[in-house]
Amino acid sequence: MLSRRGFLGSAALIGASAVSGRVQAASIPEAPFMDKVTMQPPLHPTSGPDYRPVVTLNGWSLPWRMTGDWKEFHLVAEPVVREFAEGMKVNLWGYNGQAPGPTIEAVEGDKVRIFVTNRLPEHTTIHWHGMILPNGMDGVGGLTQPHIKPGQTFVYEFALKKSGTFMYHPHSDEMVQMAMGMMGMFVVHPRDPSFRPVDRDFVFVMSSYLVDPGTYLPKVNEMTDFNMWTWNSRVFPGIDPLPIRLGDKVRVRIGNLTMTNHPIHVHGHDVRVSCTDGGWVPETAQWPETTIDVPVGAVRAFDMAADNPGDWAFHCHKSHHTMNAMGHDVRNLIGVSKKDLAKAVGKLAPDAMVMGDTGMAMGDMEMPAPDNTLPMMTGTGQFGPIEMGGMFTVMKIREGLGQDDYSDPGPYKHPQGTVAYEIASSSLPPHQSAPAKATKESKPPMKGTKHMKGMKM
Ligand SMILES: [Cu+2]
Repeated sequence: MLSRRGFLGSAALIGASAVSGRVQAASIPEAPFMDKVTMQPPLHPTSGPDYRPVVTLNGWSLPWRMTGDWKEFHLVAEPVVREFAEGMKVNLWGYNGQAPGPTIEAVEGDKVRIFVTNRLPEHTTIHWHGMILPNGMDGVGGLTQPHIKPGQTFVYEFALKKSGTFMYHPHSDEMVQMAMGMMGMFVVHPRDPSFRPVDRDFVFVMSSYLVDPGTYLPKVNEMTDFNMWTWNSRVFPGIDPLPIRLGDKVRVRIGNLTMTNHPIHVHGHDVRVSCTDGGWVPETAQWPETTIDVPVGAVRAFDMAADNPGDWAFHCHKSHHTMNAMGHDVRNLIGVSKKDLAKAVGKLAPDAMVMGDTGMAMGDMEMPAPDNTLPMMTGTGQFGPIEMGGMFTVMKIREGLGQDDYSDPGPYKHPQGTVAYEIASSSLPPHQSAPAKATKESKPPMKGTKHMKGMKM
C-alpha cells in the first residue's frame, strides 16, 4: 500500500538541524508516499493512547514514528499528478505524492514533531489551522518564521492542547499554493476515548480549481469563477462512497479551503454540528439540520445516527457545484422552440449544441469534449443516469457491514413497494392529462453523440 522513499541526501537536511537545533540531521524519519486515489483503510494507532481512526475520502493518514515522547511525521511538499475522476488528471502541488496531503492523526496532549521538506520550485511554509500553539510554530512565512526554500527541511514542534478537527496549508504565496491544491486535514482525537465516540469517522477537505477544458493545469489567478468543485481533489463519480453500517454513529468532518461557502446536504437523516475548527460544540448548543453550511476557511464536523438504510445522496446544495467543467454563458432556452435556432446555429457552428428547450437533462448523451475533460453531469445508478458531477457522492447505509469494512456494497436493494412508481396518465382527471403548453419536440435531436461512460454507483 505504501511505497517508501529513500532518505534524503544529507545536503537537503541541513535546514532541519539549523532551524530546530534539537534534532540530528540523520534522525529525520522517512516520508511515506501514496500513489493510490482510493480511500485507504483506517490507520489504527500502534503506540500511545487508543482511538478510533478516521478514514479520508480518496485519501490516507500519514504514518508516524515515536522518538522518545515525540510523535514524528514527515511531509514533503512537491508537484503531484492528481486524477480528479477517471478521464481527467491535473498537475497540482501537494504532499507525499497526493493533493490534498495525507490526514495527520494524533491525540490530545501528544507532542508532535513535523518535518516539512520543500521539493517545490518556490518557497513554502505550513500553517496549522485552528491549532493553539507557540507563535513561532504558526507557519506564517516572513511573520513567524523564514520561508522554507526549495531543498530545505524545517521542523515544527508543538503539543496538541485540544482535540478536534483542524487543517494544514501553506502561508507562503498562499493564493498560488492553495489554488494548486496544497492542503490537508489534521485530526486530534480526545485523550479520553469515551468522549463522543463514533463508529465511523470520515474526513475530507474541499478545494476548487479552474482547469480550462482540454488543459492540465489550474489557473491560479482565478478568484470566483472556478469550474472544478472537489472533495479531496476528486469530483463525482470519482469521489468514494461512504459505506456505513446500519445503526452506526457516524461523524463526517469537512474542511473548506475554497473561495466560497458550501451548504452540504445529507438525505434521509438529520444531523448536528458537533465540532468546528474552534473545538467541540456543547450538546446543549446543537440543533437538528439536514444542510450544514461550511464557511470559507472553516471546519464543520457533523454527527448522525445512520438509522435509515439506502443509497443516500450527499452533496453540496449549490447546484453549480455538483457539475464538472462547463461554460457559464449558456442561455436559458426552457420554453423556447429551438428548432429554428438549432438550424441557424448549425450553419455557423456545425458541432454546437444549444441548451434544450425542456431543460438540460443529458444523462443519456454526451457532447464531444476535448481531451482531459469530464462530462458536466455523469454517473449511472441502478435506475439510470445520475446527472451529477463535482461535490456529490452517496452514503451507502447497509445492515451488517464489518466494522472496518469500507468497500462499496453496490446498489441498494429496495424492499418491495418502497420505490416511487409510474401511474398510467389515463388515470389523471381529464383537464390535467395534457401539458399546459404543447410542444412537438420534447428532446433536441442529437447528432454525433455517444452514450455516456459513467461510473456505476
Ligand atoms: Cu458548493
